[in-house]
Amino acid sequence: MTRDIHITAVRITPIAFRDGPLLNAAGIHEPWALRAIVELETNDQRVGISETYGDAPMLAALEQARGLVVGLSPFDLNAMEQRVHAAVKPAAGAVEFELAPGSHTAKNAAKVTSTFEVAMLDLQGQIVGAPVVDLLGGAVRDAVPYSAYLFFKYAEHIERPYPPDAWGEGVAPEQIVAQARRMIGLYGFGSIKLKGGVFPPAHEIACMRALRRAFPGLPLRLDPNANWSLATSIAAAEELDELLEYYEDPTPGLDGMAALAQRTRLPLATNMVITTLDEFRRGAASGAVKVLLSDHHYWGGLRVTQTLARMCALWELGLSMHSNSHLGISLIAMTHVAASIPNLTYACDTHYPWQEEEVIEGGRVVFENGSVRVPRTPGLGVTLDRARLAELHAQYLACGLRQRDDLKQMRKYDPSFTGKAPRY
Ligand code: GKR
Ligand code: MG
Repeated sequence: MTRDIHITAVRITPIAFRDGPLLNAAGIHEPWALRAIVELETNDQRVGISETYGDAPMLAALEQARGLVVGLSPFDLNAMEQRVHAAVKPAAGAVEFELAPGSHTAKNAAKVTSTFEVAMLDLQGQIVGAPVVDLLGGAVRDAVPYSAYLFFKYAEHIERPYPPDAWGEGVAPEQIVAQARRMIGLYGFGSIKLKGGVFPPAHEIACMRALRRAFPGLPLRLDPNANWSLATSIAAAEELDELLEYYEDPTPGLDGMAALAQRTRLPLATNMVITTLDEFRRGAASGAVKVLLSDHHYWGGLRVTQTLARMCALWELGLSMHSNSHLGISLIAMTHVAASIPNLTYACDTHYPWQEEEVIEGGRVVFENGSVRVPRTPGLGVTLDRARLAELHAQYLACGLRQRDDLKQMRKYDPSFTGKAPRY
């Protein structure tokens, strides 16, 4: 009977939401983050939802693929994947944002597959009356732990497009500690990650030391996003040795990470040098990294993330989760898949505390003791707030941004900023 249900329409709505002046190796976040909300409608009037990247190349890939799912049953995940991989190709000449693997158009097919898969699983769950996590084999944990993801930041965007956020400036070590206190106070996180690669390494190490003093019991991570040379990364490793749970992407390239691994006992983690199954094949064998940050949005979906987890178990790699600026539909999809993975060895990253706006009914997702409870209601367990969707779409139309460009944004603050990498 469920085989009579099929997808009749695909709605793709680009949205923009406020994003803070967060600093990173490439520059600084623009005032608006772009996402796309995808809805799959069925002949029995159900709607399955998904959230993904909203940059222009991704919207073009989604547009190209929209017809591929029409007529399919929400249970035909394999057919959907085959069709998408046959039709969706990398965009020729696209400008990619090196820091965020989700912007690589070589991953277009995986990104589109993931988007449709989440919405189809949402439909499947609604049809059979089961939460997505049950369709993935069931929950091995009731709630998924996330970490406090700290950023160096300015108090306000240079263009002042809206009133400043409540976080204030985050540059000096004491400001970073205050940011961590506020984030942990609000959400209860039990581990801390600092996005580095922004200021000279000595300053970032001083911040890590300040965090260690302020939070003696909490695991700490530092992620310079490949903005440190190999020599700098080796020197910094000696100072970070006692401080870190893992050392994330300090230096560029698999060879660089492998050379660093020979010189430090810190576990190296990555969401930059292993971002596809092919890179996994080469990367795992190199021994360069001990921890992988998965991300269903660009690895190809929730089921591929489970496969990746099994591969990590086989290769004795730890598993964590990467994030970019996102809203609640992504957070809930991350939570369902993370709840289904026995060897999730570290709390996941999330940018969610930096986001003030939402597109789901009921408003923001709640954290309890740093974790998100896995929904037990059918499907993803969240639904779209149509009024908010319309407002965030209007913001997309008005903001004028169509592709993330942290370097261009940084040049508004410092016209001499080159974005040269590695910078230190
Ligand atoms: O949001 O600025 C940011 C991050 O730097 C992001 O672009 C990275 O992809 O969070 C990511 C990471 O862990 O590398
Ligand atoms: Mg990272």
